[in-house]
Amino acid sequence: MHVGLTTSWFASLLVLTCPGYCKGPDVAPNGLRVFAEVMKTQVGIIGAGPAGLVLAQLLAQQGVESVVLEDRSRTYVEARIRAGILEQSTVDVLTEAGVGDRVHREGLRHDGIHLQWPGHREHLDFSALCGRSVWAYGQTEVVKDLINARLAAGHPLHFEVSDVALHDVETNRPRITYTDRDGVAQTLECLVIAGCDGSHGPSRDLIPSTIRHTWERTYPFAWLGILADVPPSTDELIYAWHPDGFALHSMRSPTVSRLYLQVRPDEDITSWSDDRIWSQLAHRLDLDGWQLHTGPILEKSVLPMRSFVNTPMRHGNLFLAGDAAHIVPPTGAKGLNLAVSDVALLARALTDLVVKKDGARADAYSENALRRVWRATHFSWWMTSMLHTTGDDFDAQLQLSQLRYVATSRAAAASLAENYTGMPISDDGAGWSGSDPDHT
Ligand code: RFL
Ligand code: PHB
Repeated sequence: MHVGLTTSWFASLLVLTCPGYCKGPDVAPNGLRVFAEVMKTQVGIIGAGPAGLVLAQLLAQQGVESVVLEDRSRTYVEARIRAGILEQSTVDVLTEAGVGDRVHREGLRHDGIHLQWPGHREHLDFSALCGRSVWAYGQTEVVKDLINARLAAGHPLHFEVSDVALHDVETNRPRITYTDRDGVAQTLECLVIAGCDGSHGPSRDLIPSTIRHTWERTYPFAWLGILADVPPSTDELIYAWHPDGFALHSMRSPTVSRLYLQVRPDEDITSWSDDRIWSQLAHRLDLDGWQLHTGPILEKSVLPMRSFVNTPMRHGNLFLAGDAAHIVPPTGAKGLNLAVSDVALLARALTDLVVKKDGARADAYSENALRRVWRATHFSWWMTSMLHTTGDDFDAQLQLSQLRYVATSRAAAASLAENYTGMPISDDGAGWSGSDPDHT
């Protein structure tokens, strides 16, 4: 749908005919140049990944208008294979946003995980340890559900835009300029801009270097991930430490498995035949009496691993959410969940700001979101450090000791369970029980 056809009071379409204002390419029959359309919306959202789409959905529920701009095609965005585990809070947000039907119908509820090291496979029962669960449901499916809901409601979502640039984010009339799919230059005037454009998008760079702070850790390994047309060989995910490197058995459905192998960061994927992948997976996941089922590999890729946090997550009327502000290594299954929790907080903040003209939540957004971000950053780093081999024997002994501790201490297991199933999303950063030491 074209944004200029939006029917509400706020969206308006101005076709300007004043020379020199905008650089629209069209020439009308009377010879006057028709300049680029200037559109208005309340929230301009850059990126149709989970962060941008969930934000748009939550805002629409509150009657707040937004326009979503995405540089890729709908087909590409819907097929991009990434995360697969949803925290309970994420499922709750999707449900409240009116897009939870399919995850409840088709998602696989998991009440725990298996932790493995040679000769051992120990089950952690999340329900018993912390009373919470997670869902195996692919990011591709989350994105499809959100796109369907937005298009069915007739709200603007533009794919295949290019040249996206942000302007005047420090003023109360920030703008986004871009070229639409038909090659027409467009300007979108907003009250606020949400930068949900992932780790390579342009939004983050609008935060001046004088106030911007970043933290980064790159890891000396990567994951080789496969999607396979074979029923999972396990009821719940297996996280396996092995002297030859970490392996993970995950799943997408009762008939499709997702598995990962620790590899070198510069790994050449062409040296990994399907047979080599399956035999390494069988070797690293090996356990007496258990068998790995193999099948056709539908997709394979190498994923780099890094931790990255950018602060602040707000500058003027620009708000960052999801991978635009932070990246975690996938071992804790947190990337997608953090994107959703950011925008759950942001949707409330922007609704207050735009509808009630109350900026308190918007002012607190960066600090509140960052509490969860740092918790997930620590947990993802900790899981990564415990499970990936470094080639150092001392490290290996510490890792094995930690694994035995988690598997035998209820307190240690409960800590993993609490973090894995996710910190509750709260505006005041209260944490699991209001006992966050930073929270007074
Ligand atoms: P996304 O999903 O990257 O969405 C950002 C969107 O912005 C668009 N975009 C632009 N649009 C307009 N103009 C521009 N200039 C733009 N630049 C970018 C992009 O095309 C995209 O559609 O970020 P979001 O919404 O914050 O969601 C975050 C999650 O996608 C991410 O945290 C997780 O998927 C991370 N992640 C994984 N997490 C897991 O928990 N488990 C995994 O197995 C897992 N695998 C992955 C991953 C991330 C990957 N990336 C980003 C390299 C595998 C990969 C390959
Ligand atoms: C996945 O299914 O893709 C997945 C599951 C758990 C992780 C990472 C990725 O920790």
